[in-house]
Amino acid sequence: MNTNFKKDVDLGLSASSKTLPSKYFYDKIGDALFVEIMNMPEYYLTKAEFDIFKNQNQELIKALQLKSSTFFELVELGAGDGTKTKQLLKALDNLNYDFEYLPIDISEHALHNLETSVKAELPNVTISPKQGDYFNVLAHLKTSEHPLIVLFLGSNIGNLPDALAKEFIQKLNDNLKIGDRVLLGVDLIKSKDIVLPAYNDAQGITKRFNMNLLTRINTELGADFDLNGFDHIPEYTEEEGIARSFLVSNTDQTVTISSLNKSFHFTEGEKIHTETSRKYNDHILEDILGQSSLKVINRLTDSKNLFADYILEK
Ligand code: AVJ
Repeated sequence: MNTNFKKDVDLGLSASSKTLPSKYFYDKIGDALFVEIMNMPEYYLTKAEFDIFKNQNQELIKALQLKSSTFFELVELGAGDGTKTKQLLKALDNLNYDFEYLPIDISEHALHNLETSVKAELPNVTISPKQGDYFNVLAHLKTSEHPLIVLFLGSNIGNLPDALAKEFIQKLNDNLKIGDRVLLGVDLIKSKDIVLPAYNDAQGITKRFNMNLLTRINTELGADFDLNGFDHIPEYTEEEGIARSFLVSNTDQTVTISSLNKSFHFTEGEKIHTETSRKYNDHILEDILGQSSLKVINRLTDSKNLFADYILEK
């Protein structure tokens, strides 16, 4: 883990356009900051998808074309705290659907909390958490005889540049059987005055979330980043539909990373790209589905039309 981090930091900061992978946001501090982000007024994504799961769960169940008579497995990639999913579980449970919930997450800690809360709030629901990398776990599921419903929510796919999102969809497709379905949650392309504040909130939580990457490099790799030497600046245009976050050096400076035995120079105004958050429309989604055999069979949006849950079928 730490050796990958070290390698990725070295690679990213040695590139002519400096970059750091957003997956390293999520240490203990980053996890807590992301919970704060989901609760802040500007971050509409979580609220919009929760609106779909809370207020349209009957439509969602219909759109997923589930049969109450056939047992199925409900797999969730990157389940997190399961707040949205629990709304769906509750509705399925009330209608006596026969299923098992299989949340997958990298974080053992998140899975443990999720299991405890599902067991307490929904005692009839069978939950069997799986810790690990999505694809290792999916490869196991491939051997399952039962129909699969795979949830991938929260516009998590948006962190992947289009080429990698296509690869991801292709691999997911390879691990599914004919008839299996995917519930893919994506943020929709919309105007700058709604998107930018979601990545540049008034309280500065998103700034701390980004800066935490530099703190991690300082503590885990023995670097001397001066946090005051960087500003957090997100960019977005509606034409492109991609939000990008940058840490921008506000002065000419050199940073030393002792565990790499290297120094990195930053000119005034030089940027480190820290995150990509792709926004979608039907056309872009179709492009991402590409050569895979996944087809859109339904689409639900929240009442403000900010976010979409696409139902895909193999
Ligand atoms: C969890 C990847 C969906 O890109 O909107 C929130 C992460 N970054 N604020 C997103 C994030 C800054 C989030 N995703």
